[in-house]
Amino acid sequence: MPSIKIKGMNCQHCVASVTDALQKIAGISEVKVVLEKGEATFQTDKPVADEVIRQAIKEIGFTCE
Ligand SMILES: [Cu+2]
Repeated sequence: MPSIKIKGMNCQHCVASVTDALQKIAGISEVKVVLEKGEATFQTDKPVADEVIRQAIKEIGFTCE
């Protein structure tokens, strides 16, 4: 499963925002965000460009490493 590191999350509200933003991206499903690790894992049904993910995370105020 692909995973990404996300900076700036500090509560379950952040986790919910990130989960929601990732789930909205076409091709991404089964998003799991672990606050303690600052990490999100997900399934891809089709290839998703890194840049699309980075942009979606950036739009809600977090940073992808
Ligand atoms: Cu928060």
